[in-house]
Amino acid sequence: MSEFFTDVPARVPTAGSDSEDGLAFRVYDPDRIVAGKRMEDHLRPSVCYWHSFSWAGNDVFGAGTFDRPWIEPGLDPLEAAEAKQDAAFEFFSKLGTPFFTFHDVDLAPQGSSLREFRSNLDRLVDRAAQKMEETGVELLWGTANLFSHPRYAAGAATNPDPEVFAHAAAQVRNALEATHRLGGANYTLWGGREGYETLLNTRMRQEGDQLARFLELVAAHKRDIGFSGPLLIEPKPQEPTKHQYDYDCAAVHAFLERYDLEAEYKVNIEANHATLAGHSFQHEVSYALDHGIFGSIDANRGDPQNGWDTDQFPNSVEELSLVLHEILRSGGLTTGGFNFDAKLRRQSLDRVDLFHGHVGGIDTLAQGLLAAEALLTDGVLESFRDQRYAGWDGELGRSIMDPATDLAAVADRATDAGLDPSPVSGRQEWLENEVNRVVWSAI
Ligand code: XLS
Ligand code: NI
Ligand code: NI
Repeated sequence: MSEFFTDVPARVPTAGSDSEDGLAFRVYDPDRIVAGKRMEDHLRPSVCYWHSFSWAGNDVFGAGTFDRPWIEPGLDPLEAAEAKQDAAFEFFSKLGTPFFTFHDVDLAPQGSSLREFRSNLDRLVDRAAQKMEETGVELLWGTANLFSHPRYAAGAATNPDPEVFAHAAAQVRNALEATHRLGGANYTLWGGREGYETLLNTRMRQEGDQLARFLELVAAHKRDIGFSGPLLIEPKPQEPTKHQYDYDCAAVHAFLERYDLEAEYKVNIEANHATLAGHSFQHEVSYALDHGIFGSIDANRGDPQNGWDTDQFPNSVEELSLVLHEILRSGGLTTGGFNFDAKLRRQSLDRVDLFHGHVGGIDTLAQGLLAAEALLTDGVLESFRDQRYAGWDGELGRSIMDPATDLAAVADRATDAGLDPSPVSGRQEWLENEVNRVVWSAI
């Protein structure tokens, strides 16, 4: 096996905040204890296979720009997949991240039939198991790519053609079994092209029933094979289809409840999918935590000027502080992690750029974690919220929430007491200053 990332030492070091070494962590230190837990156990960082090792840097206007020898055209597909795996595991182990994620097609060539794909996958999964053993790297989640092949142009589970549904089912069965075999902590389903381009040719209700049936079959198979990790749906509002059914956390949650699937699925929240849906990242995470469907995170951000999924490495401590504050407040990650579903810019040609992206992203997360811990300890947000809602713990609040109280009783009470409540300041600017006080002091 030849070494691919020759410019990078065997392990990216932890060097401290004033280090000028561009290839070292300045804030992230896996063993540092924060809020009672190792930093690595809080963040559970994960590298994705697809953008980092399966993508050549091509865009709709031009060819690949990156130096990725295993995806050169004309290679033997199985040998190329093995070389890719060697490079990926060299990268994971030099970076020192505990997890990775993959799609079935990232790991193994599809060949010319489902049977051949399964046998290629089995072979590469066995090889991955061995590499995981050697390096100690674990699997955060696996998934199936149900969106790249032309057969999925009109969706997978929501395709008008049941043969496409069946093909997708075969892929998910194999990817779920592969994830189980590799001890994956979760299994993810991003809704690929489950959506529509135009209602002129679409039966929305029918497609919803098909999607629910698919999710039901996957959940049953998960139980049959004894996979214990959660199934995660990754919401996204649009792209690739004009309208995606798994629009945001609230839409996914309502869908799961409508089809009685809420016990089976949680969400994998991607920062930029949240912003594309017109929310903040914090909003989506809070929604999921509050409703018991929080699973995991794809940490890549968007660009405020662009309305598409630019998949950039995170670089805003402030944004991540608020998100991590929500996560810490509710007890922290369990099976989830922070997955870098992030890609380099097309001009970041060099092998080392892949390290710079991940090192910076992980340091930003680590700094966000320190700020989140400071926010939690300071307690300013929590105590302001407590005081703002205090009336609901009082007699009036409790009586309104009592199912025995009806509308007339509440109305009579307001009328008889001559209620005329005065508005109270929400103190937003003061709170923003308080957040800055705490976040800046943690830097
Ligand atoms: C696409 C999604 C995708 C999923 C995995 O926008 O983020 O990369 O995370 O299929
Ligand atoms: Ni995305
Ligand atoms: Ni994603």
